[in-house]
Amino acid sequence: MTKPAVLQVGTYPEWDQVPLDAAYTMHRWFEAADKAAFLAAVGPEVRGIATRGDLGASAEMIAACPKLEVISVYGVGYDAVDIAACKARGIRVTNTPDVLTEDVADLALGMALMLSRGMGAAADWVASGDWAAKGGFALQRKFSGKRAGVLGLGRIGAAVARRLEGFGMDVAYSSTAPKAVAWEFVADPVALAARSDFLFVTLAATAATRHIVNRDVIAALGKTGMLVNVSRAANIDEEALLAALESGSIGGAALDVFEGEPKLNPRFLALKNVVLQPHHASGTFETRQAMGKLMRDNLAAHFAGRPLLTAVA
Ligand code: 8YV
Repeated sequence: MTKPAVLQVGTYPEWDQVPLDAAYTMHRWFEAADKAAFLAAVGPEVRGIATRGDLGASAEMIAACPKLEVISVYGVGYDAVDIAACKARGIRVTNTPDVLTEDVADLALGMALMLSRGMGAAADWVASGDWAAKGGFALQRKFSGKRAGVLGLGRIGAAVARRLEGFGMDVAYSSTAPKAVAWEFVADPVALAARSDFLFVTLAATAATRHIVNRDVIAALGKTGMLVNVSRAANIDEEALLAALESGSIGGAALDVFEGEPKLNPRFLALKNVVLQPHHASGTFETRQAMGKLMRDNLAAHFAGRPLLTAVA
């Protein structure tokens, strides 16, 4: 029996690549020198696309595959997949929620602590010999017991809020509607920022949330306020954030995602009041193995005619 043809948009670890190659004819788009020509050659036979949260599947890629039935995303964010193009053709789309929730929330808290306590610069203080030469490290900002705002109370936002409770934080959240939780609901992101010392951005990236963290939200967070983003760069007006960080009108930012990543705006690299991470919130062995299995299980379910495990379209 002919193995289904699957377009592979980006790299996967070996533990996923081996079973994918065994089950499907994998066409590695990311390796093609001339990607348009590659799509024209293999697109007509492609029945599935295996992609990642950071890579997605464009309308052009989808259009080049007239037999496309399913797109399986390795990641919870599917904003880089042209969902409208999929819905117009009845193409199924799956992602990998839940298996990565705890890791992403863990990194959000770790970044917030690292930013608040200056742990990056403190590590440099030790490594450079400054501690011995210049004495104690400068005082930083307390984390526990402060006010935290969670922008987006989905799986990841709720996991962040639960962790913040453990740090004795006064937690409030903003979401499309109030939820049956004990935390305070604040509809307006500006008002949420104004009552927060730390603002965690954990909402899915959509056209409606683009630049939801705008100049007004950043100004409301204020000179000692700190921003933490583990969602998507598109949720933040990066120009407004950079201006605030450079002028000191915000206390700092801890970011795991960037416009144009991995080539982030070089202005970030000149800043001291930031924690910069390489989009690795789900990047642990345990979680990436679970993500890969779920991505593959969705493909296998589709081609076996079984219900999809985690469909989003
Ligand atoms: C991706 C992410 O999986 O889950 C997401 O949406 O952003 C990441 O965890 C990443 O693209 C993995 O390569």
